[in-house]
Amino acid sequence: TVIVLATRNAGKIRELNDMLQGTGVTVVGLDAYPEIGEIEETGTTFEENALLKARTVAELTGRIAVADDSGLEVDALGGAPGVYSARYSAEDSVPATDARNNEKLLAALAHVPEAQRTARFRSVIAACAPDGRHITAAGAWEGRVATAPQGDNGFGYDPLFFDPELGHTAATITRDEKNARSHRGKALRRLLEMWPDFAGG
Ligand code: ITT
Ligand code: NA
Repeated sequence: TVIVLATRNAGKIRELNDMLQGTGVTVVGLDAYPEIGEIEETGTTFEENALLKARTVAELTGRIAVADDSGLEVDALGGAPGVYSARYSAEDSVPATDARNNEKLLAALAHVPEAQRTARFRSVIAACAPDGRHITAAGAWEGRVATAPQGDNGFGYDPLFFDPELGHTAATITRDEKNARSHRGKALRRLLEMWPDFAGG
């Protein structure tokens, strides 16, 4: 089966491509469809936004599309930035960047002690067929927000996401190690369990 990976986030593309190696699924990126522009994420949940992205790309390409919607939920911030994680530091005419998102998060938690810096990454991955049939799967990764960035690997909030079991941030481990424990890895493995029923028949 050929699927379209419905994301323009390079970090997600690398992780999902790695995990789909050897599954029999052939991945085409959105690069193959330059006519597909930004898809406005109007949903209020990861699931709604993942389905929105997958459905839009499936309709426009006539292929099965797979989309991830994900983000970081910080307890001391009432679950923010959550579904707004990518846009957290955006202002009127200034787009958000990973660096500015991380700075803003550190500033928001400046006076919050370690024990209250609990957080989790969440991912929902949706697969949608051109006829509208779809499946979704979710995964979470528990940790806390570090007080300073650590590591150069990964993307997004990885330098600030401290995994207490590892004793390090997500930006210090290899992509394989991250995929083995991440929200996205868990979601994709759950999705692949449903895959034969979804794409096979
Ligand atoms: P697409 O919609 O094109 O997939 P996006 O970056 O806009 O790309 P999201 O709306 O799902 O994707 O936003 C997810 C944001 O949450 C992402 O930009 C990161 O800042 C953060 N995030 C999600 N998963 C992460 C991970 O594994 N490591 C670090 N940050 C992550
Ligand atoms: Na989103």
